[in-house]
Amino acid sequence: MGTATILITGAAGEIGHSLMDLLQRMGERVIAIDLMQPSHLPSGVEFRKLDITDNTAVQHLFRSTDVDRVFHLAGLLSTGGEKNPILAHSVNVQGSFHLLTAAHEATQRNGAPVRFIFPSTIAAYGIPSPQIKDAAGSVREDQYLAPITMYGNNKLYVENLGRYFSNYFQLLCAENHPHLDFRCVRLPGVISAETVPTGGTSDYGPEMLHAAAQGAHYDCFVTPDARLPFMVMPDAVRALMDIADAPRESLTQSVYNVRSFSLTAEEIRQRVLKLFPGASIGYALHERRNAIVASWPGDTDDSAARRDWGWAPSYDVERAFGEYLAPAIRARYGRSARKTGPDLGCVAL
Ligand code: AKB
Repeated sequence: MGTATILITGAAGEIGHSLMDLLQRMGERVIAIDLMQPSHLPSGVEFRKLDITDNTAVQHLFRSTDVDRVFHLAGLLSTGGEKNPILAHSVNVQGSFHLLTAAHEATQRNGAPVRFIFPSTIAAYGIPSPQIKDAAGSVREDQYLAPITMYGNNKLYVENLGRYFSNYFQLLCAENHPHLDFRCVRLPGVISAETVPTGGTSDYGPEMLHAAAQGAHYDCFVTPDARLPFMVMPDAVRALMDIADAPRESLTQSVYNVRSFSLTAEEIRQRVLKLFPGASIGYALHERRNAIVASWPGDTDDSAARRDWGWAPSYDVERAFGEYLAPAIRARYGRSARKTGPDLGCVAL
C-alpha cells in the first residue's frame, strides 16, 4: 500500500506498450499485468504476470496495492475471438467482471471511486448490409448495436456492465455504496508505427504498411472498397488519457466514439504506395474476415466526445501518414517492429 497506482491490463499488447511509455514519462506509478512479459518494459514500470481469468489473483492484486485508476486493455480481438470464442468470452467477459468487482471493492475501501477506463471498439456495431452501411454514414453510439463477432458482443456487454457498475451495482443493498467511475471510448482501427497487431480484423491497414516498409509482399484480405474509420496510436492513447482525466460532471454518457479518418482498403494501399513506391500489395479475399469488416461502420460520429470532453484527434489523415507513420516506420525498419503479445490477439490466423 502507499502511493496511488495505475493498473494496466494487457500490457504486452499494442496499446499497452504505448500507454506504459507515456505514463512512465509522466512519472506515474504503474503496475502492468499480462500473461507474458512485454517485449519492452519502460524503467520504473512494475510488471506482474497475471491471468485476469483467475479471480483470486485479481482480487489479491487489488487488495495488496492501492489501485486508483485502471486501463483495462486485455482481451482477444475479433479474428482471434472467432478462432477461439470460448477463450475470448472467458478473457473478455469473465476477466472484465473480475476486474470490475475488484475495482468496486477498492472503491469501497478507498472511499473514492476507482476510475475504470475501457477501450471498446467499432466491433460493438453490427450493420446488417453493405447498402445500410453506405446509407448510415457516421454512426452514433446508440445505433446498429447487433455485433456479429464474439469480440464485438463481449465489448458491448462490458460497456453495459461498466455502466451498471458505475451507477447501479448493489442497487437493492441497504447501504448507499459509492460506485466506481467507468469511462469507455469506442476506438476505430488503430495504426501504430511501433508495433504490428495480431488477431484483429482491421489489421490489414497496419499490416499493409509494415509489410511495405520491410519490402515484403502483402495480400489484403478485404475488398478494395472496404471502408473503416481509423486513427494512429498516439491519438488512441491520448483518447484514453483524455477521457480518464475528464471532469466527471462533464460526462453525459459512459461510452464515446472517437475517430480520426475514414479510408477504404484501396485508399490505404494508395497511401502506402506513395510512401513506399514499388511496394507489392495485392488482394486475396478472406470472405469471413471481409464480412466482419462489412458489418462495422465506415465511420463513426464522435461529436459527443468533442462536446463533452474536448476530444479532437491530433493527426488527420495527412499528418498521420506524413508526420507520424512515414518517419517513424522508416526509422523502425532497419530495426524490426516490436511484436505485441497474445492478449490483444492471441490466435493468429
Ligand atoms: C479488431 O480488428 O479486432 C480490432 C478492433 C477494431 O477492435 N482492431
